Amino acid sequence: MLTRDQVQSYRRDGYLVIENVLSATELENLRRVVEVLVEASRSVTAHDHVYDLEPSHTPEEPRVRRIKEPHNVHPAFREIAFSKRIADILTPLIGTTSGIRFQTGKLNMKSAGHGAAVEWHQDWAFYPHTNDDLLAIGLYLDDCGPENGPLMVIPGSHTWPILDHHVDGVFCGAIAPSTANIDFSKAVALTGKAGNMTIHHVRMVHGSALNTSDRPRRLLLFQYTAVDAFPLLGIPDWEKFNANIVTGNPTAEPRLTPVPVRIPLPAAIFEGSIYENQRTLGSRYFAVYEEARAVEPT
Ligand SMILES: O=C(O)CCC(=O)C(=O)O
Repeated sequence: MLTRDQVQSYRRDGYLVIENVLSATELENLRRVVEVLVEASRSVTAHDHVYDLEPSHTPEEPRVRRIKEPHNVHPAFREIAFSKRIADILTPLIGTTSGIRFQTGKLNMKSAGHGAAVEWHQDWAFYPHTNDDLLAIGLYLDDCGPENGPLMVIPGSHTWPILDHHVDGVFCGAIAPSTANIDFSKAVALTGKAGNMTIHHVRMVHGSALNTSDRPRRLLLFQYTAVDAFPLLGIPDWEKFNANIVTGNPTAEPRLTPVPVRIPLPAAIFEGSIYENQRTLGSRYFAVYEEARAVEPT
């Protein structure tokens, strides 16, 4: 459970880091599962419903950028995503009105010396809801120092308006650093030990740099909403929507609050993952590896 200070700190700054959420045994088990998945990616040659690949991925040197929806790929991920331990931590942050709904998840992997950057963005730009009681947790599967491409956040930015995530009128899932008037020197790098958990508010401006180290950085991200926060882009499957409730009961009464919104349409030119969406961003904040530059749009 969180202390009152932690809850206040989250409300003020928009993020938290909680140490030792995963045990050594859980970490070992999850890493083993990930290694099997990466091994299986040797025969994968293009992005699919499970794998998002680095541009330099080959059968000889598999480089997976993301495992999509890991909770649907292996029960070990699902168990953690729907655990009471996580729900208890998140309840004071978003669960007091109606309970907590699991939204989705991803495992972002930055392979040693090749892991891609994620440009600054607000998750809210991708999935606005009727209220902003939404957050993402990040579970580090590896120790993460400054050179591993840790998650970086701009404290307090969860209270800002929603910034422009479009290029030439088309959604690109990133904020152009040259036009955003953001003081990036205020960014905080959420470094820490494997097993630590980050929490960031859905409107928080965040991103991460290249992994320039010789060690991987694997970050298991799960997104949650208040049960009464409904996606403005619609609910394709009511049964599935309600099957994701972790605590609380289904409701047909969304809670509406006066939140700033931009709709992520027209859809990004490159779809499939945030890395793909962000390819059309002209001016970047974070460096790009040469091998990725080779496939950048001109
Ligand atoms: O993996 C990271 O460092 C950041 C990922 C992120 O913000 C995202 O996938 O939305």
